[in-house]
Amino acid sequence: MEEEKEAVKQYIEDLRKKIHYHNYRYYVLDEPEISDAEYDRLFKELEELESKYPELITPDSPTQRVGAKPLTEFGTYEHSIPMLSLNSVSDVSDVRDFDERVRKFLGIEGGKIEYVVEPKIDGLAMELVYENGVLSVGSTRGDGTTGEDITQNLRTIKTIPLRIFSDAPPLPLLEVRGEVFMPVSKFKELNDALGARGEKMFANPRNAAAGSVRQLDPKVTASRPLDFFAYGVGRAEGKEFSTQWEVLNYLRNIGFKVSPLIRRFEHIKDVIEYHEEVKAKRDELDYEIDGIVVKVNSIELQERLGTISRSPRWAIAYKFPAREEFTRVKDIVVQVGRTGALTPVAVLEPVPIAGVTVSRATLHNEDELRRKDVRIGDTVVVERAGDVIPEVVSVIKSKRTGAEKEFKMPDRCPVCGAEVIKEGPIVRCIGVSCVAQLKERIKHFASLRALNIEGLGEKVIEQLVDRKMVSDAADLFFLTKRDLLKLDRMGDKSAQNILDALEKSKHTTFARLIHALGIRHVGEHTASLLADNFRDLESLRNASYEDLVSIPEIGPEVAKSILLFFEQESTKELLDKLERAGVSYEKKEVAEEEERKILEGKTFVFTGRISMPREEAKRIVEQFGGRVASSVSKRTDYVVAGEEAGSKLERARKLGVKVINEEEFRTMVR
Ligand code: D41
Repeated sequence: MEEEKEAVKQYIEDLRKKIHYHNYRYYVLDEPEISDAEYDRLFKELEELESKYPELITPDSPTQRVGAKPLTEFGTYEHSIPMLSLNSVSDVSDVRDFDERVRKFLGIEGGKIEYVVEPKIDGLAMELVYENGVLSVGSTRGDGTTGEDITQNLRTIKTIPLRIFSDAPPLPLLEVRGEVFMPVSKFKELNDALGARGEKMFANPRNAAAGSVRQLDPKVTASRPLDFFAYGVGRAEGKEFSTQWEVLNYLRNIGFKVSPLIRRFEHIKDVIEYHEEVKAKRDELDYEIDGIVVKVNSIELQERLGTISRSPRWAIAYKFPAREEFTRVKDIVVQVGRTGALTPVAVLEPVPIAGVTVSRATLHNEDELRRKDVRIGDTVVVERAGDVIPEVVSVIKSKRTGAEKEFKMPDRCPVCGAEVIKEGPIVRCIGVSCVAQLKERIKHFASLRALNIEGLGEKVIEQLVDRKMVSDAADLFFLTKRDLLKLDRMGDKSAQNILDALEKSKHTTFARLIHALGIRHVGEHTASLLADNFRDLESLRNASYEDLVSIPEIGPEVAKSILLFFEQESTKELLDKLERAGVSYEKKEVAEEEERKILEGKTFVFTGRISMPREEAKRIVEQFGGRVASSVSKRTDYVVAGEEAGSKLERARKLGVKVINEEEFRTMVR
């Protein structure tokens, strides 16, 4: 019995190692080696084993990211080495001064200084303490000396290893420092979801990360898409580093995400050049950065340079222009989206924000508008994060003159005049033939991440709808060159380009097509889930509520919305027309389903001592379509024999049944 327990323990430990590894491949490297289904299988197997042997659960098990109970308040945590702050500059001359100061201080005016440049992540500084390779405390920077103990929240972040990843024995103590942030695209999704529920939205990804990491219930934090970049260490017992570059590479090697934008330079002019390069890339990144951090690479030189009033003399933040500006709200108008939602939009006195002129900013919905109390004529702070639609962050109330006008949402659709209904915070036009909705639906259908019909821009779509040349997206495919030439400023060449693009877009992927349909609550991610779970449009159309909600991540609201979409007569028409137009898509490969059935019709008998519990073995066989029997017969396909296998093994040999060991069985089911 003891021996079996030992074997189970070893098996569980191996499973955890595997899951930690695949977790790292997926979340940190973004290069998974196995399919999601396989990963889920491993994870489920571990969960089941742990629920059977709860005494074998360890805090660093991948199943234990969320689990802790909500707190009533956070404790404090004293950093063993203070977390310094960064002096920041915005002008190039200040960066040259920094370089000069460093050289002068070191007395090497003529010599070389190597600098490491890192992007400055616009998130929240954190410290993670690892004892013998296992995460024990995670805390905020706080005032640099004392932060808050938010261990149970930081544990939920997938890119924070619960266990250091290394073949060498782990250090007895390692403190890792870095920045928690929320990817811009995820921030957008989160904000949309919060808005739809009438909850308070966040002004920018940084606030969203701050709000998420400070939740008392770790389940809420776990549901938020947070991420982590490591950039430094505090104490590291038993490890000497000679450069910052070495620190970064070490962190990357033990399983942390380190920015791919880190560089080393020998001249400050190259640092300055790189600042421009990163600045130009700023909008393409899925995380906000507010500058670069320039650090003297040599730790020895860092020590010689030391600190001055809690900031290192050896590092500086070289900021980018702010993404926030003041401007005036000239008007508030209402936009009608593709699902009929009426969005209040502030029309602004145009203002350049980090290289882009902003003249409109979203106010999201009526609740948000009231919360911020934005009025026509107000001076406001506008922020543009990543490629997200700019938004009004706050009102400068001290600038009010009394002449500002409050805005009231209309009670009819400003475009088609139909009635509006209120769904929570969202006001929606219920007009079935609202041209604003139609335009937006077609724009969405043609957009880059849907069918990607190049050259079919907003202006063209608006004219097509206004001139009643199309009454749904499928009509696009029946346009002729003669039709197109009737449009304003449309030459023969542009018309041909549009026709070519339309033709090209007819061959697409299932996920793109689903996304393009514009089903409410079905964004790109959900569309791809649906494409993975249904063979074709026909089977998606026939899916029941139960079929839909059986897909993890698809909830009742989304399922209902999909059913509603397919019930509509206009959907049927649209799909028929798309088919007639010759729109085709790659059907879902059946590989995954076949993979599951690799043991179909095969009978297994297990005998002797194997490392996994019998029920586990049975579950695996059945999952792959096979069957487990208790005795060996001519109809047995495989006998899996462990140590001390007895009569069953003998009988198998006598009957000529194939005998394999546990390892071979594992390879069969991977
Ligand atoms: O990415 C960042 N936000 C970042 C912050 C970074 N890449 N490096 C940093 N390095 C330091 C020193 C040099 C003091 C170790 C930092 C910060 N500090 C920092 N973050 C918040 C306060 C200070």
